Amino acid sequence: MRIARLEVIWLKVPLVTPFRTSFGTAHDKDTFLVRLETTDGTVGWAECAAELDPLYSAEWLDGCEQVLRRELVPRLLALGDQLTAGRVATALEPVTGNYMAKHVIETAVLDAELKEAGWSFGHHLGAVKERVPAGVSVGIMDSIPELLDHVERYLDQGYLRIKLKIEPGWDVAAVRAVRERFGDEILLQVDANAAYTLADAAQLARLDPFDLLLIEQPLPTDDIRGHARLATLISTPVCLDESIESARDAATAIALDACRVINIKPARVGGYLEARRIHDIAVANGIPVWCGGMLETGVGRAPNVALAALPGFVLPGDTSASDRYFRQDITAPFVLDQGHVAVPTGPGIGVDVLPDALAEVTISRSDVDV
Ligand code: OSB
Ligand code: MG
Repeated sequence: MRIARLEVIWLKVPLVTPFRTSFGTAHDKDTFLVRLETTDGTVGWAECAAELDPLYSAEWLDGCEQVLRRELVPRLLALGDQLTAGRVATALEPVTGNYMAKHVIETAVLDAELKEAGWSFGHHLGAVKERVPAGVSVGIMDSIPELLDHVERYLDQGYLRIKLKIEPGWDVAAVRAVRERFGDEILLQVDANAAYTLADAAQLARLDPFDLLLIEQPLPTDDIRGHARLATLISTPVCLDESIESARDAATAIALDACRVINIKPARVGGYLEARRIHDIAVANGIPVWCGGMLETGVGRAPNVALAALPGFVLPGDTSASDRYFRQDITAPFVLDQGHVAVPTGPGIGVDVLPDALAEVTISRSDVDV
């Protein structure tokens, strides 16, 4: 394919409830979409998962746009009509890091390519399910009663797994309150977003009695050795999110016993093709995986749900329904049906951007030189 036009569309979509993590509070979903038009007139869409500030990871939205314009797009244009999704990663390899920027452009290319072929993301990636079990990620709250209200509402809606965001000062008491109120049967896990250090091992061991599915990213991103050590000091399985930015990282973490579970976020690892490689490495090593999220609109959610239908995704993902995030999404909403979300079957990402809904939340649109 050959790129005829490339647009960056900045959005601000209000969240139904503020989302607080150990690194900050979001009131809106800020993002930009990439709209890629091929010379055949096919349109590919993708959503950048970076946030406004470099707090979750080193990437941030303005940085992603800059590196896209200055470094990534020129390298793809150099491929001329030889551009395919499978060639993107190799063409972009000289640019180090910048996984979320690489993810958004590779995904737009892949969407256009699959639309031209009439194949869905699920079909292309190897989905084996028509619907995937959905969990929900519950932010840090001002009080335990407020937390219990939110968890109760999500359980009533049918979510099959609860993930509590934790940080020092909001961990054991929150988990204990949820277990006491909702019992030992619910699937429960926690996510620290790197808020602890190995010196907190004794505090984290106090979570052991609560039979959690896993603890996600307790320690800093670059502390693989610390996670391996922590895993010997606590009984809750350690899951890595931020630390895994590539298939090589996954192989290293598994070899060093730094994780027993992996959260796969395609954006964090540079795209769906690398995400599938991580899935394959995990399966070969007997490591369960699940699909994480970055509060995506329908454009980013659709291909995540397709990935979550691969056979190694044996735990419910953070692939919640659209109304957990937004009153009005920019695509037809993903809905929860008996705790599951349906895998899109249409060509490419399988969802259409609704022009009026998009216009409502658009901050700016500008072309990238092609
Ligand atoms: O660590 O998984 C995370 C959201 C933004 C940044 C990081 C994370 C999250 C979530 C939300 O936990 C998952 C979702 O529902 O999309
Ligand atoms: Mg996480």
